[in-house]
Amino acid sequence: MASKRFEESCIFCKIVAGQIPSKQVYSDDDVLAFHDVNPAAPVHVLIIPKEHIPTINDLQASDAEIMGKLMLAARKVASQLGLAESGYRLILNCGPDALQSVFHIHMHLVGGQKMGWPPF
Ligand code: IU
Repeated sequence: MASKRFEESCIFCKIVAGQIPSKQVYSDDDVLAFHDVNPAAPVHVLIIPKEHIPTINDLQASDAEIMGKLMLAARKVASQLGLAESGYRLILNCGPDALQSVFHIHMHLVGGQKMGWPPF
């Protein structure tokens, strides 16, 4: 079996490897979720694949399962943190216009407050 994609210079790969600490809220074989260090909402969790995939633009057909797993992890985290009823938002930033700053795919789960729409 091929080894998991890992990028030595990637801060989120280092978090997955335990080289940098994080406040974990969920972990399984493929997915890690941890509190954002600079929360933009009362609850702000990042849900990431344990494999290094830089952006949504880099996804291959074979990544469909891991992207589905991110969504299922989001559901678990939202339930665990008491947001299932009140609601929450899932955000995936891709590229400069979306202000993506960490190039390892991450889904923001934000909640704990009433939000506005549109988000820009
Ligand atoms: P963005 O979608 O790439 O803009 O979001 C990156 C997020 O990663 C942002 O909310 C940061 O606060 C967060 N983050 C983090 O939680 N821990 C880190 O070590 C770094 C960034 I670097």
